[in-house]
Amino acid sequence: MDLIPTPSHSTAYAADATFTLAPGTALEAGPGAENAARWLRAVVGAATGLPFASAGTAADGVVRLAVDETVPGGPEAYRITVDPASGVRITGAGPAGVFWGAQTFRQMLGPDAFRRAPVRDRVWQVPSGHLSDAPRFGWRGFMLDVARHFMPKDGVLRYLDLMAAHKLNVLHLHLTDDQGWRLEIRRHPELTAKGAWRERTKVGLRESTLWDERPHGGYYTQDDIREIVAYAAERHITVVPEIDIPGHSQAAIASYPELGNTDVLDTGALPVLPSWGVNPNVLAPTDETLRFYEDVFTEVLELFPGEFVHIGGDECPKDQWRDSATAQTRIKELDLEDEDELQSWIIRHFDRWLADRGRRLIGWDEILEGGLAPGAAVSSWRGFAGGIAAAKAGHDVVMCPESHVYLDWRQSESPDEPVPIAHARTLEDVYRFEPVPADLTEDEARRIIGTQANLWTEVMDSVRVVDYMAFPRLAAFAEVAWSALPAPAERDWADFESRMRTHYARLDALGVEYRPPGGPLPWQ
Ligand code: TNX
Repeated sequence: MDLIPTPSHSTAYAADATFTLAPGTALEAGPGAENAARWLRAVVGAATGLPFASAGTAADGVVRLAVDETVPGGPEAYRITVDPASGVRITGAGPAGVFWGAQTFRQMLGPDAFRRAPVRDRVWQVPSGHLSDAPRFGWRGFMLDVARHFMPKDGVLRYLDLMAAHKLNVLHLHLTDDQGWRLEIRRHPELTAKGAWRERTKVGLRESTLWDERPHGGYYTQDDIREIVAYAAERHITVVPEIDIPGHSQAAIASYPELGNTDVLDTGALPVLPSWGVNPNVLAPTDETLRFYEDVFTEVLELFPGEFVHIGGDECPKDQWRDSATAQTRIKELDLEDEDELQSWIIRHFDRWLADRGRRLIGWDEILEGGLAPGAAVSSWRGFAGGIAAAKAGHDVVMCPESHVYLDWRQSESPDEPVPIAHARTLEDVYRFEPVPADLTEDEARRIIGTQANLWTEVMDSVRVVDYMAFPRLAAFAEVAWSALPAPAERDWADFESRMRTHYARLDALGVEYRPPGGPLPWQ
């Protein structure tokens, strides 16, 4: 069946005894299974042309979806039983489990089940047997940087479908950065009136590489976000918003110059940044800045119901704070040691602010510097060290080391790679990524709540390029995040590669422009 991610528990399917779906095959959903049934009828119904009547004669068997809390393995666990005569039973420990089971069922039907209309006459059969499955991690994330290059709403909805097909369940949206602010904030409209647009952008990372002479911009209205969040929820995906502070904030400063260090430079002259890298123009550590961002986060909480809110915290050069009388006075007033503690003080402020509202803060591993806010979780991106330190200190960790799961890194050493960033990270490298470092105790290891692949889009200005960089590596990542794979050296790469042959056909049917195994195509 070539399932990806591979089911973490046994399968005993007999290819010679199959259940055949037919126009009279009914679809039944028990309490809690309704949204999986809705998805199955719409998506698998469109691909197969089968009506999946809810009250069939049952002459052609039934696809039954149900929740059964006794299914072991947590709320996302599920079982599938296929009987040649009576049909298919998908049982989830909770609604999410039923939904992931429905995703597996689509894979069992073959690549044609990934199209939006039936393209050939065919018999829709699934092999009989029994399968049980449950995820290794509760946080199986994908980060899209929509700040450097905006991804229109339709593209995000499409990525939610692609994530669901791979059983990924957290979409981390990097909504703000130096180069753009992508979220409508009613109380501060200049953030998008000005901050969502930039002029003449340098696309290449080096002077010698491509210059894109086009201005660039775009943002999501609050209705767009409500739609994205609801579409994600239907697919059991949580959207984690990131508002990056106190660095990576020049788009906000360009919109509201008083947010910057006005006693160090004329922040009124700062544009939305048209180039890349670590940027010295950071937020001023004033009460006005804190109030402004409380306004922002108030609207963020209204829009995003998930537990976690990401506050960035990465790459904040402290030079301006060193030169700023305002920042230095603040350090003295608060009785802090240095600028690192000042950053930590800002993070702690928002940690408390979020906790008071029943939410939790997550930030990049720099938030460890100068003291980590209690209760905060960490996205470990600069390798594993930050995540290990955080786990040992009792903080929850999402492992996303750039060395392994930065999908903006080039896919091979070939000079033809269209996006030649950093070092080659091949499909096999991603497949052999192990999110839990061996030197953690069992208790510490439990703090690794999940793993995430991050896609930064400095040089990715269209869905075509994003597809190329994300796939096929996101499929390997999804298996690492979902399946209980053995240690990296023991992973069966040949088996994964062979299952990928079927999976490429699924991606073709979905219209994903992945990097082909043989290397880039001419357009790329
Ligand atoms: C580092 S990862 C960054 C991003 C860049 C990325 C490029 C992180 C928290 N910060 O701002 O886009 O490297 O690979």
